[in-house]
Amino acid sequence: MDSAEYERKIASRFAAFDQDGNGYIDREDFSGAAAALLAEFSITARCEKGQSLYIGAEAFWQGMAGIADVDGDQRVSRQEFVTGAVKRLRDNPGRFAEIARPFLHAVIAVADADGTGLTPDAVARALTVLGVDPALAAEAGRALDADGDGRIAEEDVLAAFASYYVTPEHP
Ligand SMILES: [Ca+2]
Ligand SMILES: [Ca+2]
Ligand SMILES: [Ca+2]
Repeated sequence: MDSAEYERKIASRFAAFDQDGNGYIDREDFSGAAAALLAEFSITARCEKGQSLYIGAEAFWQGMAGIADVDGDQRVSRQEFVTGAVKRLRDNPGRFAEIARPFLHAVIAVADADGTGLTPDAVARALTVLGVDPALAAEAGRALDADGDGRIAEEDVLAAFASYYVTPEHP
């Protein structure tokens, strides 16, 4: 991977977390993502699934802040993301998956409305709500259903999430 491609990947990952686009990753990005997901799947914040999603979003933010908010101002700047988060994620992608696990588990519960299993279409809807281009989101949903049975396992979601954030060494 050349330097320009590396920079582009970091930028796109930062943008994915900075949901409101204010130039920082902070708690509001995570709670905002939770709210948008609940709205998309018509689930109230007060029910069990809604509560789990907010709890997972807060845990994800706390985990992110723990590894990247070096100056402790409760927001992760682009520089903190590059020097803190990206390096730690690369060194230990498994840990990042663990930080994200409660959130992803709750997202799956929200997206799997009738409890029959996560579908590629539901994954595409969730990713689109989170700002992913709809065509790319649909592609990601299909790719996650590797065996083509129309259902996606939680472990597959976690594995894909972790590998997306594994960033090769800067050349
Ligand atoms: Ca933000
Ligand atoms: Ca900070
Ligand atoms: Ca499948």
